[in-house]
Amino acid sequence: MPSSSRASSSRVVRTRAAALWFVVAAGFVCATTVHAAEHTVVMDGVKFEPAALTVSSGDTVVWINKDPFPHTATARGVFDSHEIAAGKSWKFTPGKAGVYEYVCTLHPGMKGTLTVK
Ligand SMILES: [Cu+2]
Repeated sequence: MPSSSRASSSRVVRTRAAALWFVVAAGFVCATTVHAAEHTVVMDGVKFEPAALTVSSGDTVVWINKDPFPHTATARGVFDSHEIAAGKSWKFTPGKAGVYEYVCTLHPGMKGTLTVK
């Protein structure tokens, strides 16, 4: 009898611990979703799409090159992807608020603006 009662009380403890973990994990997922979004800029047809993007500080921006030749996303002194090969991508997480004009150094007419709030 004492052994079965011990087993049942340890099951309650395990269940409570599992419930607590669920709450902590759900809160973490929610926090990362709300505060650190991921944004995508597609490089296609020698254009950035969207050409103007606004993100929050701490968000991640991913440039994906869908053209069959390399591009860069370069805001001098702020960020520089260097050459992103065809089919590849590059990520940047801006920390400082500002309006950053950037270009592809290989195609100077290819321009974008990243606004960080
Ligand atoms: Cu380019």
